[in-house]
Amino acid sequence: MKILFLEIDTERSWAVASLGPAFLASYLRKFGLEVAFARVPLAWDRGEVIDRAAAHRPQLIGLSLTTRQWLRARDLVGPLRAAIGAPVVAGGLHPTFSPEVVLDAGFDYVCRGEGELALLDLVGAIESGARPEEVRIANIQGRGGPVPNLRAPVDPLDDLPFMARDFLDERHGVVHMTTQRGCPFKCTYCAARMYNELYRDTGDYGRRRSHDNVLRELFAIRESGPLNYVIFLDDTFTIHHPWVHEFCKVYGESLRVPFSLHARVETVSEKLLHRLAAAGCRHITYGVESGSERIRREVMRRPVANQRFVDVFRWTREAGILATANYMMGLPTETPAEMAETLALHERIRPDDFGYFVFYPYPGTHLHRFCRENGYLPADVLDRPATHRESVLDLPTLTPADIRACYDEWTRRRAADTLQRSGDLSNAARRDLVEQVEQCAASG
Ligand code: B12
Ligand code: SF4
Repeated sequence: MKILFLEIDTERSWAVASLGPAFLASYLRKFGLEVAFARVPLAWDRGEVIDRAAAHRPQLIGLSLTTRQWLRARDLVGPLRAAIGAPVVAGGLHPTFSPEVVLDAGFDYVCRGEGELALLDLVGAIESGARPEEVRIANIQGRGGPVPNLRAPVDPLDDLPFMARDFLDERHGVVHMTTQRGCPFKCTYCAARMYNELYRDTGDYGRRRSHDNVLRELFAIRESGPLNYVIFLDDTFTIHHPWVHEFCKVYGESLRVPFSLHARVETVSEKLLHRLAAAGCRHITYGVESGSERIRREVMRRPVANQRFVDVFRWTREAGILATANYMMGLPTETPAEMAETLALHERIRPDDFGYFVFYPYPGTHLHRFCRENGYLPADVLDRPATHRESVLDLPTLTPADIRACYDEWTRRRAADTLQRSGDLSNAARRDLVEQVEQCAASG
C-alpha cells in the first residue's frame, strides 16, 4: 500500500515540516510500505492540490494537523476524497483533542495520540477491506465507529526508527531533533502537555531516548550530508539534569556541533547553562509568557517569580548563549495593566530576541475548558482561523482594542529593536526592514 502524507501550509511554509509524519513514515518503511510526502503551499488551489496528490496514486492519505492547519485541511478533505477515492486519516494535536469535529468534516479516521503502531494496524485493516465504522484499533477512531482505547506509549523510545529526513524539508545542514516525548509541567494553555493527561491511565507519556541513540542518529545524518546546526525541538530540553549533564559530556566530546533548545527558567541553573555552552549550545528559547505573577500563578499554573526570569536571562547571556523570550497576551482574566507588566518585564530581562502571541485556547487544554465554561469562547471557534495575532475570545477584562493596542506595541518594539541592530543601513533598507517586521506581525 502507498501512503501519502500531505503537509498543509497556512500563512507561510515553516522551515521544518511536521515531525509526526517523519516518525510515522520511517516506521511504516520498516514494514516495507511505500510512503510519500508533499507540501501543500498556500499558492495551490484545490485543483492543484488534487492533481498533485493524485499523481502519487495513494491508497491512503495522511494529514498531521495543528489547530492552525485545521480550517484549510477541512476545506480540502471532501474534494480530495471524492477525486482520489482513497481514505483520509488525520493525526496530531488537533484531531487528538477534537476527534468528532474532524470526523464530521469528512475525514475517514482520526488517530488519537501516538501513531506509529496504530497507523500500521490501520493500513492492515484497510488492506483487508474494513470500513471506517468497522475498524477496532487502539488509538484509531473511524467515522461512525466507537471511541477507541489507547495503547500504552512506545517504550523505550529507542525502539523507534530515526525520523525519515526526506519528510522534513531540511536545508543547509540545519537539522531538527527530538530526544523525548512529553513534558512534566502543567501549563494550562499548553496543548502538548495534554498528552500526559490523555495517557493518564495507559502509561507514562514522558520518555527520553538514550544518549547513544540520539548520537547515533546525528552521526548517521553527518555521514549522509552536512551537519552544521542542530535544533532540539523537545518541549523542555532541560528536564532531568543527570540526563542533560551526561548529554553535554558525550555530545561535547564527540560532535560539538552548535545547537539550540527550548527551556523553562525553572529548569536551568547557572552551572547547567555553562555546561550547555561548553557542549556547543548557542541559543535557548524560554517561554516567559506573562510579566504578571498573578496571571502566571493563577491562570497559567506557573508559580515562579519575575526575578527568576531576570536572573536566568542574565546567566544565559553570561554563558555566551543567545536567549529568546516568548510572550503571551489576552489571557482570560488578564487586565490591560497586567499586559503592561509583561512589557515591563521584557525591559528588565532584555532578551536577544522575542516572540509575542495573542492567546489562543487550544482544544483539550485547561484554559479552553475554562473559557468555554465562562462563556468567553464563541460557539463557532473552530470555524474561525486560529492565529496568534488577534483574540477569538469575548473577555470581560479586555476589549479587542486593548489586545490590538498591546500587540501593536510589541510590533513597534520589535521594529525599533530591528532598526537598532541594523546600524548603518540606508533609509530605504531601514524602511524595508520595518515593513518586513509589520508583515511578519500580520501573519501572527
Ligand atoms: C516541533 C513543533 C513545531 C514545528 C513543527 C510542527 C509539528 N507539528 O511538528 C514548527 C516550528 C513548524 C511549529 C510551528 C508551530 N507550532 Co508547534 N510545536 C512543535 C512541538 C514543540 C513538537 C512537535 C513534535 O515534536 N512532535 C513529535 C511527534 C512525534 O509528535 P506528534 O506531532 O504529536 O506526532 C505523533 C502523534 O500526534 C501522531 N500523529 C501526528 N500526525 C499524524 C498524522 C497521521 C496521519 C497519523 C495517523 C498520526 C499522526 O503520531 C505521531 C507519532 O507518534 C509541539 C509540542 C508537542 N510536544 O507536540 C508544538 C505544537 C504542535 N505547536 C503548536 C503551535 C501553536 C505552533 C504554531 C502556531 C506556533 C506559532 N505561534 O506560530 C506554529 C504552527 C505550525 C503549523 N504548521 O500549523 C501547538 C499546537 C497546538 C494545537 N492544538 O494546534 C503545540 C502543541 C505547542 C503547544 N505547547 O501548545 N511547531
Ligand atoms: S513547559 Fe512548555 S511544553 Fe511543558 S507544559 Fe508548559 S508550555 Fe507545555
